Amino acid sequence: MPTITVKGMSCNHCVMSVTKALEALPGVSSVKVDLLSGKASFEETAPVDLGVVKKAIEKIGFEVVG
Ligand SMILES: [Cu+2]
Repeated sequence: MPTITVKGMSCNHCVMSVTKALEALPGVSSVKVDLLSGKASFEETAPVDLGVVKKAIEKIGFEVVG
């Protein structure tokens, strides 16, 4: 299960935004985002390009740090 760390989330609205942005990507399902650790994990139903994931997160104003 791929896991990334998202920087800049401060509340549950941020968590929802990140979750929705990830779920909108092809091949991504079962997204789990943890506010405190910033960790976002998801299941792949098809290969997912992490570059695409990163861009989707950055587009909504957060940063992917790992
Ligand atoms: Cu927020």
